[in-house]
Amino acid sequence: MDSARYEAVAGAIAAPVVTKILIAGGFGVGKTTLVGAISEVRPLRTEEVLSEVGVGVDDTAVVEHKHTTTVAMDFGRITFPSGVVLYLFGTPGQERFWFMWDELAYGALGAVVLADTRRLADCFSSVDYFERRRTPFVVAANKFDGAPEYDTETIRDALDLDSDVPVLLCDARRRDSVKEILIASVTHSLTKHRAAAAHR
Ligand SMILES: Nc1nc2c(ncn2[C@@H]2O[C@H](COP(=O)(O)OP(=O)(O)O)[C@@H](O)[C@H]2O)c(=O)[nH]1
Ligand SMILES: [Mg+2]
Repeated sequence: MDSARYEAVAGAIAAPVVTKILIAGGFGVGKTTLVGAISEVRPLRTEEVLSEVGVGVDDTAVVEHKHTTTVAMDFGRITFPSGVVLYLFGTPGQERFWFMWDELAYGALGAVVLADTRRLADCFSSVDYFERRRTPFVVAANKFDGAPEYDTETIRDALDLDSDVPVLLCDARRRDSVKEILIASVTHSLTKHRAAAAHR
């Protein structure tokens, strides 16, 4: 891309934009909690009480106090003072809803993969998915009570992440913590998209 076109694109990105960030990760990792903690509109939720039908299908044994599950997805919105509006889409955790992922991922600026350090392997499939699609993502380890406190480099090694993937710690219940994660995600995604545009 010649420099004049690059400037035009970079200028367009710097102007107020509406964009989409996906919130992914395994069952019970805190996706619904994260969207609820930050959304300025009452988050659209599609929670249902875990039913007999989900028994043996949804992995409830490891997720204490969890009586509802997101059937389709979470949706929320946040406006930053810069004018950037983020739409947040929580991806359905259960594998039987994966057919929806491609629809949700279409046009997303980037993604946040939430991880629970007690069950790190649960986010492998999300990491794989975004790596394959080349969707820029950050990994955020959600702090659960009693969960081992790994440092971010240990988490990076365990998930075999590239050195440029930001790994952060968060508390999905706290608005300021979620805001930090979203800013990291937008910043990282713009850097990746700009680098890709400059190479075209
Ligand atoms: N201690 C603790 N509990 C959390 C945190 N985030 C979520 N939870 C709880 O974990 C459970 C699962 O969270 P939920 O948002 O429904 O997970 P989802 O399946 O990914 O949407 C709920 O009972 C939350 O209240 C966190 O950061 N710390
Ligand atoms: Mg949920």
